[in-house]
Amino acid sequence: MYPIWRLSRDGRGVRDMAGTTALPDAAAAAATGLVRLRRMAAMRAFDETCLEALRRGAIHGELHVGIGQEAVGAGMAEALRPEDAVVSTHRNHFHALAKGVDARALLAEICERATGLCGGFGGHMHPFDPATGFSATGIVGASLPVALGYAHAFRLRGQAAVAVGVTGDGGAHSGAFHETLVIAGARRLPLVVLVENNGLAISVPFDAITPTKTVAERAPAWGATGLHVDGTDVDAVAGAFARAMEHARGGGGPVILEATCHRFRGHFEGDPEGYRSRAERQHLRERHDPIALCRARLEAAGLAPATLDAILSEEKTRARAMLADVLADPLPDPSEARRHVFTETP
Ligand SMILES: Cc1ncc(C[n+]2csc(CCOP(=O)(O)OP(=O)(O)O)c2C)c(N)n1
Repeated sequence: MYPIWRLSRDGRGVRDMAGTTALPDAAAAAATGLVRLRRMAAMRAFDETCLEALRRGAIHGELHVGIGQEAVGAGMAEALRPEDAVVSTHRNHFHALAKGVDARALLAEICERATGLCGGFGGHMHPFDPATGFSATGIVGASLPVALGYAHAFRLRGQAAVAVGVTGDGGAHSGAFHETLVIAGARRLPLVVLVENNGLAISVPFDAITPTKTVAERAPAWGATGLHVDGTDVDAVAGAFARAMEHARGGGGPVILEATCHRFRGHFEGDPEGYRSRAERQHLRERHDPIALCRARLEAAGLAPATLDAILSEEKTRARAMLADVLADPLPDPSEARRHVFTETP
């Protein structure tokens, strides 16, 4: 249908095969949509692979997947630059992939392999990648002061980089959220606080503990800019995230970008989810699936269903192959267990 444009093989970008610069808008939109669909498909396949790794006993401890929240991760990918920093939470896989963390090294880390991003020391909640400027913490709210530190350092060094601190709605009620924004607002630091609002902090509903309808509307209290977006719509997230990054990068001060979304699975794998019914979960999957929404939009724009199905199945196949490969990797040497815990200086 769009003969001069094709997805690049890794799905990360779009190449102009004929060297033509001008494109009809519809074709450009479709090409962008395909990239976003592939990103989301890759993210979901990644987390489904983590579930499989857990079933096979390759992951010990809690696992928090982001299935249902792909539009937030995929939407943020486009506006991030290599020099930017992202500090994420316990539910971090999609943000890591968005920042460009190598998927295989991340999966190996989650599967506690010596070949992992941190040699298997960090595990699923604490991946750290200085090469791409990505890190995460399992301590709720604690991602934000770390991101603030990055933003402060960027300012001191005169770098035009932005720090993104990710939090859930639960973390947005922590003291660290307020403390971070007080300083970021007062100093107009280049910080974007991404609130991934899936409506639940484990079992606590957002509206039961929040006097305002959104987190974003509280932004003026800190001299920040607030943006609220439908976090199941990848195009809307991409647009809002680009605006937020541009604002912070241009010296406009901190932004609270809130994306309302839904997590389809329990808080962690094994969560009995006594706080919501099976019908409620079913409804979310049927009506608020960001991948289905994006796919339907592309189909309505004239893209062939077979093309869209191929993207989804290719990403599943790729992720399965990656897991098989990772599980053949060695586990860390037990004699190394105390490395990075105690100083090696006598
Ligand atoms: C300081 C701290 N308190 C409590 C916990 C336990 N805990 C882990 S996740 C979580 C809820 C987080 O909810 P939210 O921020 O909305 O993120 P979501 O899990 O919905 O992505 C809590 C209370 C923790 N990890 N750290």
